[in-house]
Amino acid sequence: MARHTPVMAVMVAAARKAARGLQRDFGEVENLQVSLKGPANFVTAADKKAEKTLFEELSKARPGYGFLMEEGGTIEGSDKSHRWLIDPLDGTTNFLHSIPHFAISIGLERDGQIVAGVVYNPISDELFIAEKGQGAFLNDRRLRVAARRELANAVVATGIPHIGRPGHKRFIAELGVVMNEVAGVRRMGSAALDLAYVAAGRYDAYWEANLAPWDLAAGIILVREAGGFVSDLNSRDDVLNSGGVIAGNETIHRELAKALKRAHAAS
Ligand code: 2AM
Ligand code: CA
Repeated sequence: MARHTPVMAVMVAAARKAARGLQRDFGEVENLQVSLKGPANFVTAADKKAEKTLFEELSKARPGYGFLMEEGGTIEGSDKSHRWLIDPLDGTTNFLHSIPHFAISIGLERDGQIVAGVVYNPISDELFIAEKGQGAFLNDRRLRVAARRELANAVVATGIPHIGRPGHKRFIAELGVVMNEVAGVRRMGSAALDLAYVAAGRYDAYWEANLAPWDLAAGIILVREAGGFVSDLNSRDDVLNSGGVIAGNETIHRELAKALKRAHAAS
């Protein structure tokens, strides 16, 4: 059983409370598919409502902590050493299309370092949590990254840049190399869950570019506490700032990083 600090209980309670709204709203989305504009507005409202719940719950429990949130942006706190990094609904496109693969993501930063993370899928009721030095857990089961050592046997997740966002050519070059060297590529549309799945050993590795800190913060500590490696696309530690990420066990991380480097050199 996991040993957790009190702040983890706060994070889990906030995630579960916000999840109740998302569960209700997800049930409604299907009914709205008939009107074209309806669902998008509805999802934005669900997203904002979940973020408000998280903000209220976390502010109540830890007054003074700062926030960086997908919808609300930066809110400075009086406590300069603590900050929440929050994505109330990671996988928005899935939510909009009634695909039950999305998550609430909460990361806690202390003096510039991520010390705790929660990724919660309210539909599958899978709660992924990690605290620095305490390991990573899925619903109280200890997590460990996959042990595979050959890229040729690895199932690797990624994200495709959205329309209007940079990096399309570069992504195609990356995929062109990686698809020839791995057992399978997956693209499910939630960066937070992609990282959680690496922590759980479901995916052997994951890479993506141009993400935001709230997509990544909680997932990074999940992978590291599950014994995995996380870096930016240049194999350095600058994940949150660069928005690029490679995650996996030590060997697969290194091999995937090499493959991506070859793709970048050739493109
Ligand atoms: P979202 O669902 O919260 O938008 C899909 O590849 C991943 O990219 C998801 O985690 C998605 O988060 C994220 N994403 C989508 N648009 C993005 C953007 N403009 N900037 C950063 N991340 C984005
Ligand atoms: Ca997101």
